[in-house]
Amino acid sequence: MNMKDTLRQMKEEALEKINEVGADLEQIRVRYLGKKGELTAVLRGMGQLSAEERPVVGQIANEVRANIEEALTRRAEEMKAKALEMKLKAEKLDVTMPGKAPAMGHIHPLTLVQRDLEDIFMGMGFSIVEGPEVEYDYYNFQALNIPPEHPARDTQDTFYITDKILLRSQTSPVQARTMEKQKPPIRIISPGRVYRSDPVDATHSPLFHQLEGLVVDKGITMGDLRGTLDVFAKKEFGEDTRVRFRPHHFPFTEPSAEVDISCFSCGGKGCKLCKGEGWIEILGAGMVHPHVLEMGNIDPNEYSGFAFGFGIERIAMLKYHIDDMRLLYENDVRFLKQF
Ligand code: 2U9
Repeated sequence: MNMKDTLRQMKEEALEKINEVGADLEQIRVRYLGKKGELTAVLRGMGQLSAEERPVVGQIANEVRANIEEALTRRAEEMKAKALEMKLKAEKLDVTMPGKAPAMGHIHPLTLVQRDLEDIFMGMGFSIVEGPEVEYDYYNFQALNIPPEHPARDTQDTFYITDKILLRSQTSPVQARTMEKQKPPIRIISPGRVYRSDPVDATHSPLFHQLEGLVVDKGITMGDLRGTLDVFAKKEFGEDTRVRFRPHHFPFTEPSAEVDISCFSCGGKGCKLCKGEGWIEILGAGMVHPHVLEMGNIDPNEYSGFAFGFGIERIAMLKYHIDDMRLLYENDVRFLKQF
């Protein structure tokens, strides 16, 4: 075969290979146009040609090279366009598909109850006051008529930082501090964390939450306390709820009472929730002890006041039928997402 035919055949073959499905273009380029490629080999053999033939064959060789290069470029572009087309097809966006909703957190049941209670008391004109959780023995006990050696210290045993500094066992020190710096009328609630040296079980925790209230003004009576707690009970547990006072003793109030509400589950007939009693104990309350007023620089002959306190956990557990307090602190989302 002469060189012209070799070149023509090479061109046919190369173009055919370039157009094959899945052609490896780089490999084809190297095979024909590379330094050790077939076209280069032909060019090297041109020395044997006659002087007339050489330019003719040279021109054909150039044309073949140009044809192959052009075919390679065209096919590369074609393959690129095809790949893009397939990619776009695969990535087709369906704007009618439902979106992925981000998982939303929500408010903890204790916070829900606390906010509910705050709303109820704010509606009656109370302000919210907060105070330190690390507290002086003085404000936690002494200013509340609980001197050293008083037996009430046993029932409220807490964690001591030093002899004089402790984790508050009740939120009452917030009220004691408020009396010291604010002249009556005082109408405040103090929600927050409190601490007691109790082992963990279904109804006890070394950390829990209280909400206490204090009202001090001229002419405040137990009737005001009853009226306030009546409104609270109806708003929190339903309009048919009744309130019952049982005599009790607290060092910081005199007289004192434990306060029950009529069972919101059976209406007072007796059921599992109220253990057949028809009543549920909900909080403690009383008229502020004259000593406590005096220690807050308030003259008990001029002013009187009432105070009350309850555990936020207890309200949450009753309201949501939670039978184990530990569930409120474990933060298991399967439990929490029910509220
Ligand atoms: C001042 C004066 C009086 C707050 C009160 C109670 C009664 C009470 C308990 C209920 C359940 C605490 O969480 S619990 O264990 N509280 O029974 N608390 S009167 O009396 C005060 C507070 C501050 C200056």
